Amino acid sequence: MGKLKPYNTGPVTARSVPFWTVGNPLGDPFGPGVLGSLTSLQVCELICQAADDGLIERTGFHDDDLVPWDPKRPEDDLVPKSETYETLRQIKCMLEEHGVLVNTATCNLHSDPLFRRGGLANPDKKIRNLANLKVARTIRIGHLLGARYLTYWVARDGFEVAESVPWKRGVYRMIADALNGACEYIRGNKFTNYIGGTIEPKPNEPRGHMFLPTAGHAVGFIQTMLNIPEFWGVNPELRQHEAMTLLDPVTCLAFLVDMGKLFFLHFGNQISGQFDNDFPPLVGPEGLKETAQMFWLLGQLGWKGVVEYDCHMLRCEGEPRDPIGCRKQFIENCSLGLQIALVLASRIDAREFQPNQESRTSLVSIMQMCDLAETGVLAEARKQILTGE
Ligand code: GLO
Ligand code: MG
Repeated sequence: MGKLKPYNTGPVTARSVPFWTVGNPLGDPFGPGVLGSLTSLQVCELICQAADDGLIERTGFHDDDLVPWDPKRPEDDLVPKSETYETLRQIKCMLEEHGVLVNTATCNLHSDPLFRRGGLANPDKKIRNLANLKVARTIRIGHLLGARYLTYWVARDGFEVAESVPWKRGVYRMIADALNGACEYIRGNKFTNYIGGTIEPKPNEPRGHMFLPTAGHAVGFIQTMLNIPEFWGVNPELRQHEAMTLLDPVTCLAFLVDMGKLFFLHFGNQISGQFDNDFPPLVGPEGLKETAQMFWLLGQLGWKGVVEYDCHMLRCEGEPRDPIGCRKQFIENCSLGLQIALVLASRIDAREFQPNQESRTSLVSIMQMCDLAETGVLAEARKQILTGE
């Protein structure tokens, strides 16, 4: 095992960059990827290099990011000498050598056309069974690599046409059965690397509506429908998933921390009210203040945990002639964005706020974040009023 590198800055214990963000070829609905695809070993190399450069400490993956999936061979990971088996062991060796821990293992139930009507809540029992087998395989892969969490992102479990959903058969029951099964599988096999499972809510995209759109839905679902609620928590994606529907990240975080359900954070930036932009942290026209407030709040509440960059570089900055260089730059930008947010958050000093002075509090907090001495700015503002300059 390589040297484990501590991060521990403010509320953030470690930074994670997942395979899917580094490997992203930057396609969108209007055009294909601008970067060539990398193999999982190439992506792994980039992640290890980033760890060596002190930019991240952890990673995360979908099963499909590491090895291809063949529904006819649901247990290929257990077959010694199979390509899957070999690739996974190479990845394990590389991560260990560079001291990169795995934050989360997540099953891709969104890419394969088989899952176009959903994964865990697919109306077709045969496809649901396939999804469950795929989740079990992902759990085993995560066990091999020492993943701390198993994540379920709602993905294609949702709908466009309400009348076509088999509500009477209980879509939430389907998801609950699958997640209860996943938890039993982990516990039954004594896969103690997992300290918990998470649900990642999202309001829409890729489906018109998703079954677990917000953190509140996820917590209610965990508490009422999952057999071992204490095993499960939430990994919200902020600011993206909340801002898509104009929800506030601070409320989301405060709610989850108070419920004891904030297990880790997906992190990036977003233009409010738009499709899932997945901009890197702080990149783009908005979100500076809210992002700093998020980390300030987590500090106030004493939360500590992992921040995972779930975003990608802008498609316009993907450089086909330098697919490795621009990906390195992407990881560095994510860690730079986080660092800026943490510095800004650490400057917010509530002792200088006056009670019942919300506007003044807001402005003082900006002056603190920007390191502007209050008296100087205020004098300047007064002078301009007096002289009319
Ligand atoms: C998409 C989600 C997605 C998940 C990932 C892990 O909007 O953020 O990237 O985080 O599949 O489950
Ligand atoms: Mg995410």
